[in-house]
Amino acid sequence: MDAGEPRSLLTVFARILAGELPASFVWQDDRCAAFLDINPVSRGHALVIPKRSVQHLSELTTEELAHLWQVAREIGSAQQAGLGSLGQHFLVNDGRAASQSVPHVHIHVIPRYRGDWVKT
Ligand code: IU
Repeated sequence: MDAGEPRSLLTVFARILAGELPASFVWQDDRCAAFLDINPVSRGHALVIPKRSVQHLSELTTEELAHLWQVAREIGSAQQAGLGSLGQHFLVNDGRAASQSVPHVHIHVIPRYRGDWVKT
C-alpha cells in the first residue's frame, strides 16, 4: 500500500493487510501474506498476495513475482502435509476481463482431495 493512499481507494485486501478487516492468516513475511479465502472452493483454499498494492502480475518486479510463487508453492506443500490434499490448483485471475473481482494481485491455492475434481 502506498503511504498516504486515500482510505476510500484501498482494496479490501489492503484493508485486510492493514488489520482493518478480519482474515485467517496462514503466512506473513515482509513482502507477502496469505490467508484463507472467505468463500473457499475446497477446505484450506488460500490466497497469496503481495503487500504492495498492485492489480496486475505485470506490475510486480521479477523478484516480487518469484517470491509470491515460492510462497504459493510452500502453501500448497503445507496443505498436502497438514490437510491431506493430494494436489492443488494455482489460479490467478489477472484483470477484470479475466474475472478478477478484487483489484489486488492474488494467487488462489486451492487444495484438491481424493475424488473431488478428477478420479484419483
Ligand atoms: P478473484 O480471483 O478476484 O475472483 O478472487 C477474489 C477472492 O477473494 C474470492 O475467492 C473471494 O472469496 C475472496 N475474498 C476474500 O477472501 N475475502 C474478502 O473479504 C473478499 C473476497 I471481498
